[in-house]
Amino acid sequence: MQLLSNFLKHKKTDPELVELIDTLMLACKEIALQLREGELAGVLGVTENTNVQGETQKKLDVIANEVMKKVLLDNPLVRGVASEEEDDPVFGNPEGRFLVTYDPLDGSSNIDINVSVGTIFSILEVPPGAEPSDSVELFLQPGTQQLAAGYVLYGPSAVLALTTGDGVNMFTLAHTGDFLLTHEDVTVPAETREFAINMSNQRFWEVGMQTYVSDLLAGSEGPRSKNYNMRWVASMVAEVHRILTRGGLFTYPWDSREPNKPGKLRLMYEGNPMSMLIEQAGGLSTTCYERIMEVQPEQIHQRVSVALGSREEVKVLLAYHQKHRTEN
Ligand code: P6P
Repeated sequence: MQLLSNFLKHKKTDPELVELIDTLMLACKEIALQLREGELAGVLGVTENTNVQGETQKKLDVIANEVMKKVLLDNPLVRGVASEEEDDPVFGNPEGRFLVTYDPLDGSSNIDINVSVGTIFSILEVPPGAEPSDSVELFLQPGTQQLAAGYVLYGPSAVLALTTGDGVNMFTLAHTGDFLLTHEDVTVPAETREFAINMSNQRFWEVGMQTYVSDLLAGSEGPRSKNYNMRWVASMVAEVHRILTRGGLFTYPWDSREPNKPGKLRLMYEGNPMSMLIEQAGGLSTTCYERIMEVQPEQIHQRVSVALGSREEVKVLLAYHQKHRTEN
């Protein structure tokens, strides 16, 4: 079994990027330990705080965020970090080369019911010729600029899915504390019979999404001429891991509950890193209309509508949306 850092060195990955990824894994190992302890460590349950997203923070949201922030900013390679749990970016070494955005504990509504959660991260570089001042503008780069992206899924086993722009590989956390290569050159099957969406929002979707999902539910008798299965874990990391492992489609579309927001998920530390992984594994990742990684960010906590996964199925979803957009 190959160690993560040796695998990256064999791939001739930029040594400073290897160092940063190792630093990220230090934080994720600490988070994995806290999760494993759960009730025994008194880390379950909620705090009295609400984050910038308007969500009640779980104790482990705060713990995971503090671990990520401390470990990353302690590395002089890091210029700054932007977190789902922080109102504004936090800056470190002014000479640092890298910017890291992250969701420290995605799916945290699942913590108290002991269902899989994960840490999602995206690595950008300080743009050449950038102003020396610390500014959120440094982070506002489209997903195509990402140097690397990944997640650690804290499930029955802790698994890192990582891309540095040369495919997707997965590493499992061993009892020794090492991440060992367990899946090389992961690819998403082009076709699928499995979709993931929160059906309770159906009455709020656009016509294109309502029609598309209704046709999936019609099965072999309907326009799609095949029967589908449905999943909904309410943890994006778990949904994307399933898709990288066996294909599928995951979508959290715009809905009329908050018509001025494009969607629930966040572009900089959910949409973009997951899109890089899915595209590097041969899938598609869209807003239901365009490639997520080409969206130009305007704000650090900007939302985005997401439809990603098996490329042929995502193309069908795009066609439904194009047709109904044209009709409107
Ligand atoms: P809902 C978790 O809070 C998250 O950001 C994603 O991980 C997940 O896919 C989605 O929200 C779940 O949202 O509305 O089904 O609870």
